[in-house]
Amino acid sequence: MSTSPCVAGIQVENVTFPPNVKPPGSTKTLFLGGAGERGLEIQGKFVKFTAIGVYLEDIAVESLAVKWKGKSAEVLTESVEFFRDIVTGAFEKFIRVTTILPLTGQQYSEKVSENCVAIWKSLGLYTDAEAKAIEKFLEVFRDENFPPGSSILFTLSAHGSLTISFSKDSSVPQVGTAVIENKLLANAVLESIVGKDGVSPVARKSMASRLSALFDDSVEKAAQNGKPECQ
Ligand code: HCC
Repeated sequence: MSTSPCVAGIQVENVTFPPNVKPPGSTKTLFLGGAGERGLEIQGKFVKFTAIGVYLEDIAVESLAVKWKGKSAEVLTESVEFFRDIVTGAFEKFIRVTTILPLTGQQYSEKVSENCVAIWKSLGLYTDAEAKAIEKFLEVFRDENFPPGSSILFTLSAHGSLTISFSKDSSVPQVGTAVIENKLLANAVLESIVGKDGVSPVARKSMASRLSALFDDSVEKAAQNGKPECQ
């Protein structure tokens, strides 16, 4: 039986990511895998643009533990293969990107698209279907605007559809704005954040250390015959 992992929320600047979320277009409650900022070096100063939280379906822990339990946070942080397993794993994922500085829909979506295309080209995966998915992705963001504190939400279903939603604050609506049925796009959006050369090394490190601890817990719990996890 799968029980929900007990995790803490994370604060990134003045943005709070709660321990659990029910994503738009989903019936499940996911747990916070990790979170961190996405910053850019501008004239020698590190400027934080967005705060990003990545949530995972409960079964991700036992699914990933098979191969990765016993590995330290440091080993997992540096492992391209570990993050590929997260990205391609057959479990639901949810990403909340909350703006720290204002961004237009066009600025944001062009940056993400550029990164997704670079990932596909590096994996030798870019086809017509992906080009069409990117067109649709850009279209969904065209008239959007993200003042500080607003959120861009991505629900990645276990079979690979991408539900996009928006909110004016850190709240999460129940239904999505648009759905794009392209598994490689869903994967690439997550990979562009926490994968090799992803935009948030902080979120990547946070996920590695929290998951490493959860894999340890799962071993311990089996030995203790299943103590309740979150009281
Ligand atoms: C990506 C790429 C970028 C972001 C992401 C995933 C992101 C973008 C910030 O979440 C940003 C900052 C300054 C700009 C445009 C975008 O958070 O001018 O793959």
